[in-house]
Amino acid sequence: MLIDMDYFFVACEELRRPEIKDKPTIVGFDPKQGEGRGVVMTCNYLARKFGIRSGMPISTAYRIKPDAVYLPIDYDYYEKMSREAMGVAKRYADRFEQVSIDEAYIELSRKSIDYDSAVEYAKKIKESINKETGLPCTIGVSSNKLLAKMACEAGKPDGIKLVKEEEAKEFLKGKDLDDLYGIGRKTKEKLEAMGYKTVGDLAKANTMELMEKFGSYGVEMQKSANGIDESKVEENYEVKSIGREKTFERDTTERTVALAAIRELSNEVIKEVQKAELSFKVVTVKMRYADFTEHLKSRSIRRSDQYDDLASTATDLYSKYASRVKRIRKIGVRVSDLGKEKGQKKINSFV
Ligand code: TTP
Ligand code: MG
Repeated sequence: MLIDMDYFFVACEELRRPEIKDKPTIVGFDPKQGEGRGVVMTCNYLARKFGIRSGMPISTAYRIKPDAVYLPIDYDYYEKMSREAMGVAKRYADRFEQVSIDEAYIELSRKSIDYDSAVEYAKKIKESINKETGLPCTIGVSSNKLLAKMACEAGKPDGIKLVKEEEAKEFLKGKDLDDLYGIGRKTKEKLEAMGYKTVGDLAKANTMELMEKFGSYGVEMQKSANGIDESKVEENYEVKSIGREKTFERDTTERTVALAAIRELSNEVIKEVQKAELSFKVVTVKMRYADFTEHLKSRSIRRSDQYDDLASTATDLYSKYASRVKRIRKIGVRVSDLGKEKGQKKINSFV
């Protein structure tokens, strides 16, 4: 599935300014009575009816519709809303790849076995996002990323669109060349000069000729035109580290209390590491004392995702570096240098 939020920046603005909901609205640079430079970032569908589009000079939009609502860009707010919406979508995914502020691929490998249940699932995701964030979105459902993306475009706005693998050629064939993901204006012009007008023409084109003109990109394009795409949903690793902290009810100098906390925190951190199917190479222990001074100590180890490796390293760091005299207020355990590779299994390290 490809999920893409509808008229995203403006939809976010509508949430906090309900009064603009039925007005043509544009988020972008200041139009300054038509003298402004810069572009339209996005606009709602009401504004699109007048021909206003993302990327258009803001002065052009102003010429078309001076009485539209013009709002400045507030990235921090859109990013916050994006995190919320993506957080909901992610819960439903077996694999999740966010590709822009308002767009993500969701792979359902185990959870759905046929198109009907995939569509039911898409409905659930769409409803949850709408209920939890108030934002509308469109979901394209298909057998690969390319088709899901094209389906989503076709389903906009506020839709769910299924394209079955066996319907792909029919679905694609009448489309403009530059509607095909990966083909821009220049390539389109070259293809037109070769006599190809639609995606269907490209699908049936002479492959040798495409190769001569475009090299391996030509072959890729033709695959796309036939609805073939083998690329995988790549999980994002935006998490840079995973950590937990604990503040003691009473500041303590007791080693046993501190070590118990380290074990507890290590356990929580490992659970999260394993849930995300990650491994780590660096362990950091943080000690904050009653006088508010702070000690951070890190050590690199062999890549691992195991509790024992984390807890023993953290314990060691504490034992070596913690102050014997100052009372500790807070302790933290953190892992970083995260990766997807599994830690070396113990047994292999003997081979
Ligand atoms: P899009 O998903 O392309 O557009 P959209 O969400 O506004 O509209 P829809 O999906 O319903 O067609 O882009 C997402 C957001 O990214 C958009 O709200 C504004 C921003 N954006 C840019 O910052 N630069 C751009 O060039 C484009 C096209 C969008
Ligand atoms: Mg969008």
